[in-house]
Amino acid sequence: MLVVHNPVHHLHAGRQEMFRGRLVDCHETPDRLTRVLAELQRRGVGPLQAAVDAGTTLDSALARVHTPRYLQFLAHAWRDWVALDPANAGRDALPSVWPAPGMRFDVLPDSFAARLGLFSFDAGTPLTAGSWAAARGGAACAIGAAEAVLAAGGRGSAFALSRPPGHHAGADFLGGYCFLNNAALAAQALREGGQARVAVLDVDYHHGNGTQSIFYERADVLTVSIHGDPRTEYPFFLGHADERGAGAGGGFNLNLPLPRGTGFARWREALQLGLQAIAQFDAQALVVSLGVDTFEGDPISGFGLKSADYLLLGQDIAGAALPTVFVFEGGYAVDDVGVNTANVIEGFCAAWPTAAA
Ligand code: SP5
Ligand code: ZN
Repeated sequence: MLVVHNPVHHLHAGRQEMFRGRLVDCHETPDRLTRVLAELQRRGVGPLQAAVDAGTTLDSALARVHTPRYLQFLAHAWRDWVALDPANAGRDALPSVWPAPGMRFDVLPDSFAARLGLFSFDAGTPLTAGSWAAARGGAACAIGAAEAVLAAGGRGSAFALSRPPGHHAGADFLGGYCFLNNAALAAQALREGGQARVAVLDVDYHHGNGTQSIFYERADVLTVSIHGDPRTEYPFFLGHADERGAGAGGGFNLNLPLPRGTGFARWREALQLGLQAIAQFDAQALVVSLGVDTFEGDPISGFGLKSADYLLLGQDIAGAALPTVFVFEGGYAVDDVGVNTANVIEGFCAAWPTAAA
C-alpha cells in the first residue's frame, strides 16, 4: 500500500499541555510517527512517498474545508505570539481565555491571546514555531493519498502518515493536538475527484468532533465515529448517539459511543454497525481516521484493544471493498504504536489483495 508521509512533521513538537491545572509533557510527540514509519518499512509496506507542500494549490484545498479567517490566523500565529512578548520565542502558545455561548465569535480581537482562545477549544494543543509548516505537510499527506487513490481508478488504497493529527480540528478551530483536519481534506479531495458519496469512518478513541462538525449539514459525506462516551471522555461536548446530522445532512452522521473499559468483542460489534451504515449509504470511497489510542496500553485512553485485534480491524474495513484512504490520528503508547498501526494496514491488505498494489 502506498504510504504518504510528512517530511516536516518534526517541526511541530509541543512541549507541554494544560491538564487539570498543571502543565504536563505533551503526549503527541514526533517519536510516534517515527515509530510507525520504521515498522511499516521493516515489514516492507510501500511504496513510500514524501508529501509536498504545493503552496497556493494547497492553500486552495485548505480553503475548501477551513475558513479564511482561521487559515489567516494559523499562518501568522507564531509571528503574532512572539510580537506579544519577545520572550515568547522560547515558549509554546496555549490559550487561557475563550468566548462562551452568547459572546461574540464574529468580531476578531486585536489581541493575539484573545484570538488564540477564539480559535481553540482546549489548552492542550501547544502551537509552536513550526506548527503551521508541519500541519500543512500533514494536510498534504492526506490530499496526496486521496489523489493517489483517485488516480488508481477508484480501486486503490493509501495510508496518509499525517502528523500532527487532524480529526478534532473544525472549519474554524484547533484543539485535541489538531490544527488542520486531514481526514476532512482527504474526503473533500475524493468528492472533488468525482466520488459522489464519501464515508469517513473514525476509529480513534476520541470522538472526531471536527470532522463531524465540518460535514454535519452535508448529505454527500457520511461521518461515522466509534469512540469513548463523551459523558466521561474527551472531547466531552460532542459525540453523543443522538447527533444524526442537520438540514440536508440529516441522517448522515452516526456516533457509536462506548463506555470506558470496552474490549475488542464489543468494539467490533460497533464497527459492524458503522460498516453497515457505510454500505447502506452506498459510499464510493472511504476515509479512515486511524487512531490506535484504543489500545489497552494507551496512556490517555480507556479501551482494551490488543495488538492482534488491529489485524482484524484492518480485515473488517477491507470487507467494505471501497477505495480507501487511511489517515493517521492518535495513539500514544509509543512502544506499540508502530506495531498496532502496521497491523491495521497488514490486515487490510491481506484481506483485499487487489488493494495491496
Ligand atoms: C488526536 C487525539 O487523539 N487527540 C486527543 C486529545 C486528548 N487531549 C486530552 C488529553 C488528556 C491528557 N491526560 C493526561 C493524563 C496524564 N496522566
Ligand atoms: Zn484520540
